[in-house]
Amino acid sequence: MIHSVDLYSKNRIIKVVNILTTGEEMTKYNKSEAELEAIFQQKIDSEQKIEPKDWMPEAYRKNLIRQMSQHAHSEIIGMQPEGNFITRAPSLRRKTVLLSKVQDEGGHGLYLYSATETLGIERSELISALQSGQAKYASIFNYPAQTWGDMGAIGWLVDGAAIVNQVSLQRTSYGPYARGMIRICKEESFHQRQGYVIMMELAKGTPAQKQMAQDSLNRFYWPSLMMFGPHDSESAHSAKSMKWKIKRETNDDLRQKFIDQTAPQIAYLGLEHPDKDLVWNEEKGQHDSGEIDWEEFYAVINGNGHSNRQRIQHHVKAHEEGAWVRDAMSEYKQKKLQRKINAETAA
Ligand code: BYC
Repeated sequence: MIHSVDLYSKNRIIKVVNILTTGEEMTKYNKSEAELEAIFQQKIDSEQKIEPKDWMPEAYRKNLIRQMSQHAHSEIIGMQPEGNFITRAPSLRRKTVLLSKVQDEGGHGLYLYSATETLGIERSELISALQSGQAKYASIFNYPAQTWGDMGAIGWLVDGAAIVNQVSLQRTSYGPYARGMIRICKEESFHQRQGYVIMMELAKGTPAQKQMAQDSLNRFYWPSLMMFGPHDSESAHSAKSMKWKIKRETNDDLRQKFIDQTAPQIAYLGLEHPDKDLVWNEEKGQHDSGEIDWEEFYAVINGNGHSNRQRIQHHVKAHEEGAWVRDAMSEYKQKKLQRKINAETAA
């Protein structure tokens, strides 16, 4: 009976509804799987959004769950390096700005987990996959934040790289993901701006402050380029994701945009560019740049970066310490439902 379902079994009902819809469509239109797939692709090609109850190929659903949940994990794990600096911010104003930025990241994670749940998976399964190392999160968060300058570099470069990617994801084919991205991008723009302001203050400050800004830029520049993923030729998911319009631009194209937008920002700060091979290519109308250290990238995404273990341990600890909140919420929900059932029975 619907009255007695909790949040998780409610998701199971959504799953059942999806299956029924599929069955209904097949019977209603007398369509084979291949025909339904052709209709689905046609919808995508004509820029219509796919919504949770629409028919979708299983591989599309799985690929979306993979990307969206990893995106959610990145937002949540990404709270750690900056969260660590809230108590060390140099002024009350900086503390409040950083605090609200970190809270925003938590909010982004929650929108994305909710959007992923519309695909018929439980949040607890997603969290288990993160904690067991089965699901990835953005490589950048396995680098330690060491100085206040890193708060500038993270806001400017990490949120900056995320925006370049997420602006294109506002047009992703799955409705709940696309709508989530619109709000997230607005908030990320403020994040990027606050990071750049920190860098401007340091770069125009004392020689020691300028050196701090340079050091943060040097450490975060290359890992920010890695956020866009492997070269297109090495990217396992790109071809399918581009066909299904889950991704609207390729890893290399987005990375190039970020390189081009960042070069004048570095020059404005009066800092040295960390890529000594960077040159403007007049013919292409873009920069040519040096090669990323791919060995480092693969080591980090496979669990061997500087902070991988620490990030997951911290997540597990926070999750366990928060168990009482989840228990209290489900008890309260149960109580409310029981009250409703009693009132209905009495009426
Ligand atoms: N780090 O076939 P590929 C933020 C994995 S957070 C780790 O190209 P895809 C913020 C990839 O998952 C915003 N893993 O994959 C928060 C795949 O492994 P699996 C984060 C990476 O999915 C707090 C394998 O390598 N943004 O803004 O087509 C504070 C092969 O790659 C990475 C998003 O998550 C990486 N950098 O393309 C501050 C954006 N790159 O799954 C800021 C959403 C690749 O087969 N995600 N891998 O085990 C995407 O746009 C895409 O998933 C990617 C990768 C471009 C990242």
